[in-house]
Amino acid sequence: MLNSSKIHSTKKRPSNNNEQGFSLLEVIVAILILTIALMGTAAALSYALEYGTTSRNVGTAKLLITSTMEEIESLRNTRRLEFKQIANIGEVDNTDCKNTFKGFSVGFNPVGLDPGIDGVNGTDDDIKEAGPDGILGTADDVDNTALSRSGYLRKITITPFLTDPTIKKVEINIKFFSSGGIVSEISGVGYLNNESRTTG
Ligand SMILES: [Ca+2]
Repeated sequence: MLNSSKIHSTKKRPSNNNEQGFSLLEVIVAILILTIALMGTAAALSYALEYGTTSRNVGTAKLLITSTMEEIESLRNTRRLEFKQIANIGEVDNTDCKNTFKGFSVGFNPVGLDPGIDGVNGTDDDIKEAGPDGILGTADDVDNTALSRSGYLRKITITPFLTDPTIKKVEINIKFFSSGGIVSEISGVGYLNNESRTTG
């Protein structure tokens, strides 16, 4: 009689739904949702990194443009170069000038980390190093791109105004890598007159 009562009591115990756990299907669905959520986060992070890199490279390219413009203006202001000498290779007028300037390089070129022997950035000697003779500035000098800013190319174009010989147009183009390794280009244009001024 006593045993029978115990069995009866066990059978009547109410089930507890909280102890049933998750089914395999529920676990799979949960993992899928988590995976999709993480994929979204990864995509957002990837975009943020790409955008950040592009933004930084655009900023550097703009700085290169303004610093090149300012250097050219400074060359004129300090009379290190006469106005008629500020030109690309082949168009420089060195007549009666205290020094001889070969001119700014033509086309896109690596951006040198220092101005080289002539002390002017944007010329052909910027990334030169001594060749076999061990002497910098001789005919056997060779280009060393390690002496340039990686990822940037610069073009300096100086055009005289045919209608006004006292003004020159200075255009600076910079090529750089933007998102996805795509090469982008931005440019800046300034106008230089022949009035040398003392700055600062
Ligand atoms: Ca130079």
